[in-house]
Amino acid sequence: MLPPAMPNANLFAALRAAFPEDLDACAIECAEALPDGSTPRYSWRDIDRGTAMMANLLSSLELPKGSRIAVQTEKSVEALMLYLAVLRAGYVVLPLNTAYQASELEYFIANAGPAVVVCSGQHFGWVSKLAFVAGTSYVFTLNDDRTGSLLERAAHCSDQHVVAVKRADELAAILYTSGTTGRSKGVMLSHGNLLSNALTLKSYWGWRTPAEGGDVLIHALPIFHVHGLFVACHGALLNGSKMIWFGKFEPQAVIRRLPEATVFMGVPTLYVRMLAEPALDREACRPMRLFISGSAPLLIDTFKDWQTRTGHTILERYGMSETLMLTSNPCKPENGERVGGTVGPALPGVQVRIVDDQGRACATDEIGHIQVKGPNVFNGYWRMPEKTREEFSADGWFKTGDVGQCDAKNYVRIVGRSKDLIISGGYNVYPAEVEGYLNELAGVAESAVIGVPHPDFGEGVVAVLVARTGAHVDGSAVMAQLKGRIANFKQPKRVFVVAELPRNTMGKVQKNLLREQYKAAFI
Ligand code: MLC
Ligand code: AMP
Repeated sequence: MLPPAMPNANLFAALRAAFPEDLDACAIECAEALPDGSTPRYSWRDIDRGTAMMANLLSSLELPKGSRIAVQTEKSVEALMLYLAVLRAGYVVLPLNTAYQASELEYFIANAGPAVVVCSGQHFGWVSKLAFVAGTSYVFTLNDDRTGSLLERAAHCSDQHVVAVKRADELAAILYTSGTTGRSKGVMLSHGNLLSNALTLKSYWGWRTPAEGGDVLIHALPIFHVHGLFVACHGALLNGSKMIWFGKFEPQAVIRRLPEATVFMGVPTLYVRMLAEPALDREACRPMRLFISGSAPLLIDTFKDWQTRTGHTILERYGMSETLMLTSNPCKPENGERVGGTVGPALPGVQVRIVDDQGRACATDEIGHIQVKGPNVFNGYWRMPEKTREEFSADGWFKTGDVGQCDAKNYVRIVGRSKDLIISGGYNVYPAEVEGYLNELAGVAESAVIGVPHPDFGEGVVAVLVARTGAHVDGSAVMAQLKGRIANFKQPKRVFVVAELPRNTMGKVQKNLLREQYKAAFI
């Protein structure tokens, strides 16, 4: 819950207020060396000054109120500072997955109409072309080696900046999420959504402030999604906790740094990859306090193997872009035990209900649709009031599209999804979108994209194609044609060509039959 009567509900103001008294203490330590061999460390003062300079640069552009700042850059501390600077200056941040290709980016930029786009230098040519055509006023570059026009320009700006005043319901970020049908939707998140969720997690996960002995977070996730940007960064910043910062997840390197840390957050693939390393043992994890998993189902085998190997019980939680974090297994013993295969009870202040197809409440353990309410639930989809209405029940609950059950202790178990979604390595892949690309390829009559078990990514993307009469379609040629057209994590890792797709009496493709038929494609 938000503290009452906050004079400025700007999320940055709350994060800044939580910086430790000693501004020269280390806030972020980079785990990997820059090309010049240095491994930078950033003090809290560096973060304060750096965000002030970038915020002043943005303010100097005299952008209209509510302007969107789209960012597609490699992970770096400067990219995190840019995010914070956008909040600080009172604009709206639009983080974009670095895997997105031109056709994907073109849509996001046209839809969101950002006033500023920040991209990496190597993509400036095509990104700036797209952006200027869509009416963007400024395109800056930012590279992961601390170069680029954004930093060059910000270097001339003052390092003093007064945080813009925002109301809790004002927009802070837009995250694009695809849909079962149609194009991606921009999820509008307010300062109040983000701060209320961060405050809830700070208390529920028992973050220890520096005065209480301090937590140290290993940050190894991308910073363009809810998990790495909001849950992980807000958690550490709101607590004045140091982060050990990885530009890219590398299991051996992360394991080597575990003895210096107390908190780790990852998607299940990260846990699977660390378990494959012999160096992972109890000794490596001794000072660790908390391992958190989310964004995709954590297999019970991974949960148990982790317990055996490290002596730690992973805390699994559940959330989504539209709602931020919803449920969590307990952190503190007084709140209950962590139960593998469940995502725990609703977080304090969040309401979760399970309903049947008619919207009636399900009984304990009965499977139904998961719906939610709370200060964490988003403001709606950007310029899509119709879509927004469709995703809420008549009595104001958000329909998650996940299917689950709730036990007598109110622990939620997610058993499936009513939305046609594949989650691969923590990234969402919407089959309809991939099918759209496949159906455009020469010789393809129709396609069905499914997710099947994958030992590393949890689910792997498989395409089943039907060739046009007389055409020859080759699976590997199809895969090659998709490279560079859609993000790599959406590309099918296996392609099967069949005579026809199985359909029910209504003519709908029976994806359950395909999932059964190809369930061993990666095993
Ligand atoms: C990379 N590849 C993937 C992939 N990631 N394919 C499918 N699914 C993925 N997730 C591709 C690569 O492009 C490459 O293709 C090949 O697979 C092998 O690459 P890799 O080197 O093994 O991949 P890597 O770079 O190590 O990345 C894997 C990963 C990464 C798991 C570290 O995907 C990742 O950081 N995932 C985390 C996603 C995340 O943060 N999700 C949170 C969403 S928020 P090729 O063809 O080039 O060989 C959310 C809400 C919530 O959901 O509740 O948190
Ligand atoms: P996104 O749209 O990227 O925010 O993804 C949100 C979706 O990820 C949710 O609707 C769930 O389907 C899934 N998800 C997140 N956390 C978990 C979890 N712990 N277990 C299973 N699915 C999860």
